[in-house]
Amino acid sequence: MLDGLNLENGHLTQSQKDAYWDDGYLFPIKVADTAQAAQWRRDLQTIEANWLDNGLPLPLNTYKRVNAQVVMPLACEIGLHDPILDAVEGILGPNVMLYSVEFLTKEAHTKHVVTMHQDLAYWGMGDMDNILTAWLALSPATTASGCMDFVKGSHKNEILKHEDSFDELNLLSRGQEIAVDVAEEDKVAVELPPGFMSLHHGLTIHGSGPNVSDDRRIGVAIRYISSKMRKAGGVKDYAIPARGSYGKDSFQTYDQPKALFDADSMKLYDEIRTEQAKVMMAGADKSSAIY
Ligand SMILES: O=C(O)CCC(=O)C(=O)O
Repeated sequence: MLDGLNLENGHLTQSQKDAYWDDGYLFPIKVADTAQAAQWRRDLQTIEANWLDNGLPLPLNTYKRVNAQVVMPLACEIGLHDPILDAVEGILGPNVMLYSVEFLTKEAHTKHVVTMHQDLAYWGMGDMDNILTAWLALSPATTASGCMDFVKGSHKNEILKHEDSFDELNLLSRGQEIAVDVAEEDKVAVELPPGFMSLHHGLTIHGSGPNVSDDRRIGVAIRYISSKMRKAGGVKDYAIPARGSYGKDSFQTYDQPKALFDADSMKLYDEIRTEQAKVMMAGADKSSAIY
């Protein structure tokens, strides 16, 4: 059984931090036991079963894919899980905010992919190092199920030119893809058992292939910022305090949802999505299925 990296009391060692900054990613990190990961998977699947056709204003997939932490207590439970935050602090420092949680599912034997991209291409962030993604597996993430691939050291690039396809089979908001081809041998497969996560830098080039396995591939992409992070041009954005302190000019804070899809959180959801869409979809010539 895979143990993952050897942490020091749940915290990254100096050489693990150095590896993150050198490579632009770090994995596999165990943050939950099998029972906990299975429970989170069941909780998500219960939400899917109960809410798929339950009259939500937007498709259920939008709430799962974009800012789930605003309306789903489960997303906050995962995003504020201490073992994840202990590792994240090793990269972002002690003052951490939860920026977003996305449930990224690929059904068994489906063709959905994530084209090779850099996360920060369209996010309008004021700096590139004070944000990262923790990607947690809730089912086996393998080459067959469509795990992510990272390109080592690619975070040392600036934001590269991306092209948007708006392809229905692409899980990304604009179907965006970097305009250069990535050779197969430059891809590092990020295989993770349930309960393990990877960390990646916002400029790391990454993507994932189709799920040709018999199980669903269920991942949770959790984006964290340090409270030092500002949006470019002073644009407003939102985050939930997770660790340490934040300032008056940090992202605007809000509370975790009191209940699944409750009225207050649904109102806030629309406000945040509308504000963020102005930046995420700037310059796009089509609308997105999720923004
Ligand atoms: O879930 C995937 O396959 C890709 C996720 C991704 O692009 C991300 O977390 O930034």
